[in-house]
Amino acid sequence: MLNLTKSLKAGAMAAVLAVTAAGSALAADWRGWNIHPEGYPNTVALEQFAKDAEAATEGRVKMQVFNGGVLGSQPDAIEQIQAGAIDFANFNMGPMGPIVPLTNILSLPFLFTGVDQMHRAMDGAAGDAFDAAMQEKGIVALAWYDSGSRSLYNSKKPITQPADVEGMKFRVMNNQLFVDMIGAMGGNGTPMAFSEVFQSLKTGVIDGAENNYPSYESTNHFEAAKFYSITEHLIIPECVCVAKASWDKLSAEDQAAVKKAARDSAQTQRRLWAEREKASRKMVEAGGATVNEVADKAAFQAAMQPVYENYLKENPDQADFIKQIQGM
Ligand code: BDP
Repeated sequence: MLNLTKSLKAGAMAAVLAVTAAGSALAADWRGWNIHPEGYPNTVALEQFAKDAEAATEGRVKMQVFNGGVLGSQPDAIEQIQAGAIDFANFNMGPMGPIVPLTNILSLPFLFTGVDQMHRAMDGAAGDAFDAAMQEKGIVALAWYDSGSRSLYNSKKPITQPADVEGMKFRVMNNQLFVDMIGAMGGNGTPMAFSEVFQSLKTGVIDGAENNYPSYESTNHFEAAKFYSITEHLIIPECVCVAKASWDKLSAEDQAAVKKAARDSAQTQRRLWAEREKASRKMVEAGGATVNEVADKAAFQAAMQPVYENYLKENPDQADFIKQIQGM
């Protein structure tokens, strides 16, 4: 009798445990990679995405964003998301090229005439094509964030013409195209992790780097390299991405909810981005940076001709798509 009660109780307990286990197995714990610090537009937006997606899926997806690059550099994180070790991320599309060749297009200097054109392309057919190419490599792009335009900065002198770059060493993001880009101006492009740039500028390992105002400011690079020259040579979008392995585990309804949350977060990011760009410019100038306009931008564009020619020679199949994007 006693034994029977005991085993009934044990049975009931086992059933409860089984239900709980099944319940928690349904809730996915997603880890998110983010290179930026607290308060940065991308960070605020990515945190909004995490919160909204969790609410919209009624907790079936629980998301945590790890800020400040604590989960590693972007090239490493791209590999981790492919392996499903990281579930979501905000990636700059520059270092995506080595993994997803079609996305190299976005790293061609002066591809877009401005941010509006970039939005038209990425929010439309071009964005879908990049997403499809990324999905083949295990990464799903849900939405596109702004990254403004990138300009050259260095510790030596204002840059006003391509020849000023000659002999100088510039840190670039991980992509051969950026090495070629600096090389086409007679400089030396060195791929390096974002986190190492400040120290390398300070110690003179590199003379300069290139980035938008918000990153130039948030990293304090402006303290180590005070000449910021508005070349605006790259306008590269950033993605909100999810590991395909994690994505495929969601129901169609939850996928739709997570995608909506990502797109909503992009609206927030773009709004905050526009504000931060202006604020950051003021902050770096107040902090001692010297910002110079580049009167003859066409000279920089012309210097990039060999980069394009070489790229098209190696990727003739992309020529039509590039033209299409430029016409968007
Ligand atoms: C910033 C991007 C970030 C890149 C960084 C870099 O937002 O994703 O990692 O530039 O230069 O503007 O590495």
